[in-house]
Amino acid sequence: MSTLLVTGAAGRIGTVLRGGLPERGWAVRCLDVVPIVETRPGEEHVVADVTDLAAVTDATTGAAAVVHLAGLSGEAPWPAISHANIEGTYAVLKAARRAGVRRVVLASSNHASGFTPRPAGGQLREADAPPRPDTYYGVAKVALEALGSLYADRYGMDVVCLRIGTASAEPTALRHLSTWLSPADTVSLVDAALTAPSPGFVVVWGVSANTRNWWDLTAARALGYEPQDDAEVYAEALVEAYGEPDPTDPVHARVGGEFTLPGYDAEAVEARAAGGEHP
Ligand code: 15L
Repeated sequence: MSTLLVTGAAGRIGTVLRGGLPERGWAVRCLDVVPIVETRPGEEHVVADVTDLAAVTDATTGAAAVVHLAGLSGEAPWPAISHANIEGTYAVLKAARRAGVRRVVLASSNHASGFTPRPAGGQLREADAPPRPDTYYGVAKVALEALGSLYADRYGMDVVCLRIGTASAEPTALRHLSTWLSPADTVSLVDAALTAPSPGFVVVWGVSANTRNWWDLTAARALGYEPQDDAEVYAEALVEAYGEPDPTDPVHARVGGEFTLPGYDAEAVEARAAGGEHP
């Protein structure tokens, strides 16, 4: 078994990976700022802040690869996002380089390009979705991809950025019919990103084989990703509850969906966090 460091291992995606990656030959070393309550046999555990470079370097030493998930998973005030998500990614890449780890998989997000409109026809390739963040959270994912690109070019590391859609047990909103990444496909995608021969630097969408996908999976499939699940099996119930998606609604017409709406405006989010009103 090869040792894999997973940052943010206590979170939603981390928990899915801890369940599925061991049977694909990975011994998981978990790093998180909170202790993991329900540990699994064979796991190692490190409790540390992902921005603590010394601790992350220690945790990375001896690993064959790193999967970096740690950070805030939605919009938040700038100081919190820039610390956890940007400083954290910097520390993980620097630690990997120092520890001689050559493969890093970074959890990016569709929100790195959230304001990109849906193409009139066909599917959107990553190359046609350059940075266009919808939130500070999205800005941090742009920074994550940029840091990954720098480390790949500068140090010859393999860095795979996964622009994850909606990673959840099952779709619960109409948008998810196009953005869902199932738990089983999450494991397959990350395993492909870890094992693809010499990918260099690459950015790929992370969604299941959804009938209603409009993010193109060609680049992800080129890594060896073979998605098995399709959100369409949930379509009847969701359409009955909410009606057919309106393609002119920004939630369905932009990559980032509701993150592009006024409620996610940074000032509104900061005012809510401070307990005040949006000016
Ligand atoms: C993300 O990046 C978030 O972490 C998650 O909470 C969802 O909002 C997801 O994107 C999505 O776009 O559905």
